[in-house]
Parts: sequence; C-alpha cells; structure tokens
Amino acid sequence: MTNVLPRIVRAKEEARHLLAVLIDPDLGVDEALLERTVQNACMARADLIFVGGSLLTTAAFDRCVARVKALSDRPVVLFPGSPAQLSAHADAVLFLSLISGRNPELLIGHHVTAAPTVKALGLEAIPTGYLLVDGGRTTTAHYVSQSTPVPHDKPGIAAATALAGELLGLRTVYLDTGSGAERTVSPAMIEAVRAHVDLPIIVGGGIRTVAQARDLCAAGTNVLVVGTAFEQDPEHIFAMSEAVHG
Ligand code: 1GP
Repeated sequence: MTNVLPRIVRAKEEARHLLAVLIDPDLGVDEALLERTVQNACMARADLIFVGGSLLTTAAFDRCVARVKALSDRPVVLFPGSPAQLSAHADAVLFLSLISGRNPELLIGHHVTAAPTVKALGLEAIPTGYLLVDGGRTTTAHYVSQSTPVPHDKPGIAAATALAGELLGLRTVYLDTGSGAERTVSPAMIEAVRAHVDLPIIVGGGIRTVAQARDLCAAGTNVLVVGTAFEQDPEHIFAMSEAVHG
C-alpha cells in the first residue's frame, strides 16, 4: 500500500482533520492493552496508527508492528526513533529529519543507514521535517536526540524552520513536544507555521483533553497524534476522535 501521504494531503485539501494513535512498541509486551488500544482506535475511527518511540526497552518491535497490523484496518505508519525501527508489516514510514536540531546523525546520518532497508521492504517513505518543541520538561525524545528544542514561546523560529523544510522538499512537518510532555505545542506556533508553509502539519506531545484537541485542530493541525493519553485510558479515544472529526 502506498497511499498514506496522498490521504493526508487530501484530508488537508478537504479541511478534514485526522487522528493518529501512537503506539509505543514496548506496549507490545502487554498483549491485552495493545489489543484494547488498537481495537478502540479502529472502533473510534482513528485515521492512522503510528508505531514508534525514541527509545525501545524491549525487543518486541517487529512483533508489535505485526500484531498492530493484524488487529487493525487502518494504515500503520512507523514513527521511528532509530533505523532499527523498520518493519515490513507497516504501510509507511515517517522519514524524519530532525530539522529543529543540529545533530547530523538525525538530519541525514540515520537516513543513509535506513534508506536501503526502507527500499527493500517496499515501505512508503513520507519525508517529514520533525521539530522538537520545548514542552515544559526534558522528554525522552529531547534527551535521546541530544538537541535543543524550539523554545515554546518562539513561533517564529518554528515557522522559519518549517519553511526551510518545505523549501528543501520535505512533504510534511511534525511539531512535537515529546511523549508525555507537560505542555502541548501552542496554537500560536501552529498558526505561525500554517501562515508560512503549505505542508500538512502533524502535531503531538502531551495532548490529553478534548479542549486541547479542538484548539490545536482549529489552529491548523492536520494530523493530531495522541499516545500517552490512550495508553493510560484506551476508552478516551472515542471523545478525542469526536473532537478531531467533529
Ligand atoms: C510523541 O507526539 C507523540 O512523539 C505523542 O505524545 O505520548 O504525549 O501523546 P504523547
């Protein structure tokens, strides 16, 4: 299947918002929770299922992706923290370049390592400019990437960075305060990015409430990503889905 990016672009053109559920691959060790989360995601009409994380602490990655794919009828998109997080069971991979940072490995190094495998597995690669934004505390993503996040109150920096990504030919931009962040990306930052780039905007990190989902979508988010809140309460997805799709 090679149609995830066109789906995202079409949704943006039609002014529809998409909901992506992020599954932490380490969740794969708790079969029951994984099953409940994926089944709820499908029942609640989540549009995409992302699988990935900045740091794996179990060896369950491929098995987790296979299980998610078997349990769901939604496109499964890898959100890899490293080139080790690739799997033939997925439909696509966010080919992430950490353009908010200045760590060459995360700008191009890991991509060189991963590219032959992405090609061999036949995965749709979605070129994505990834911006880590300060969300009130150091998340695993911030720590592992060894990069300085965009200050929370500097929408102009995010906009200029996203614009550079667009001019370089990237196809989406992902603004993330990191998993379990205290604060989400601000609506003002999303508005600034939206004013400068035409790319689909993916937003994640610390999104817990329906009100946050509504505000972030209203500011210009095209794909809203929620992970931790669903892990903690798989039922929460129904209200969130209504907020995103309503
Ligand atoms: C993190 O955007 C994701 O990379 C999701 O974050 O787990 O806080 O929802 P949460």
